[in-house]
Amino acid sequence: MLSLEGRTAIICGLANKRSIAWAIAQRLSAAGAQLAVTYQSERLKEDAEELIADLPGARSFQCDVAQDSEIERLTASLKEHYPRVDTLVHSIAFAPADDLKGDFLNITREGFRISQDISVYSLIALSRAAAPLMTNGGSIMTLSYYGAEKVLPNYHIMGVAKAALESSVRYLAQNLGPRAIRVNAISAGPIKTLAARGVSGFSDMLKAQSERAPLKRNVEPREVGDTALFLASDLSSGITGEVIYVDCGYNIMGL
Ligand code: 0WD
Repeated sequence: MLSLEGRTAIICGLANKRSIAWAIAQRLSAAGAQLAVTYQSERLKEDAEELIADLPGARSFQCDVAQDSEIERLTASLKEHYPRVDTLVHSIAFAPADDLKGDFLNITREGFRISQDISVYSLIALSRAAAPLMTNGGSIMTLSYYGAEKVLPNYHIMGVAKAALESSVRYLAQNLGPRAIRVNAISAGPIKTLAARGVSGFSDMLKAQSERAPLKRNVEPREVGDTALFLASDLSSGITGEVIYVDCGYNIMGL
């Protein structure tokens, strides 16, 4: 069993118990990491804080990544509570519901801007906040999806955002590598969460992927947590700028 004793991890994007962020938080906490977990808003506060209270020594912080002032407030709180940070997990994405259905041709300027801002720029902004605290090197990771590189019905605006996210991972990896900070993406197979419910036809995606994936099933949130633990640990010390698929092998299939 990998140990993260003595390490601190910031996990951003907890909405509820189905969130991928929650599976990752549980895994890193069980490995001994001290956690700072963020949720977006007052609306999510009660549920998020109830969950976080279950993790020994974990603290919760509110941070809407659409606001620079909230990222600054989070940065100040992190500096106050933690002398050093070792891991940052970015598990945040958003696109307006109307831009996640219909014709790709009709996506709106505002929807495009918002999806890039919340799902991509936030990784850069949070990395900038966390990097100065990663004085002993570090591991930053984000969550991506196969729609970044292949066309999936209705995922469209988010596919473009995930492509930009994966590209940002590579640029951040190059930028932060000299400081021994690694940056990677986990490309997870479909998992039924709040965000996933916003994608029309999501159940069909789940079904199709479980039928075609070499492992003949959908991925479990726990398995994404396991890969996050690997990326947070020194076992992945030679890996940066990569997209690691945790999708039961679906992405290798041609037909
Ligand atoms: O099938 C899936 N569920 C997959 C998800 C497959 C592959 C990747 N992912 C990605 C998502 O695109 C996202 O980047 O994993 C990440 C986490 O998503 P999730 O766990 O599937 O969904 P959810 O539990 O809803 O967490 C995403 C959260 C938001 O939830 P809602 O649904 O309330 O928008 O991102 C957070 C929010 O909590 N979020 C924000 N956090 C801070 N500031 C903001 C914001 N402005 N907007 C959304």
